[in-house]
Amino acid sequence: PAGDEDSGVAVQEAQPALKPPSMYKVILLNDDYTPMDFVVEVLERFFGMNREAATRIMLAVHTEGSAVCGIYTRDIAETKAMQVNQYARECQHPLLCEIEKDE
Ligand code: TYC
Repeated sequence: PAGDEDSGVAVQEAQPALKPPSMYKVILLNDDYTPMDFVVEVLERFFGMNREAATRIMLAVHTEGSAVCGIYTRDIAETKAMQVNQYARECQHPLLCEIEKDE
């Protein structure tokens, strides 16, 4: 705000409000049993990807062991991982999603 330049106290108090939130990677893990089509569907449904992007990430997980599906604030990342794990369990697939702080 105008005038804060004159006061060290006001500038220090403004800092926390300007700090961006910590971001978290949502990481999808490979396994030997979940069908490729199901993984593509999950990426479309929970991460808003089109078929092409979803297929690319699914194949990256399949060949590399894991891949980042998106980076979000903690609440959103936790919710996405929970939704994926819950949906996979409901459909009786071992697919797992985890989150990791983006340093
Ligand atoms: N490896 C699985 C298969 O061969 C496919 C797969 C891809 C599973 C990505 C999980 O996160 C995953 N059917």
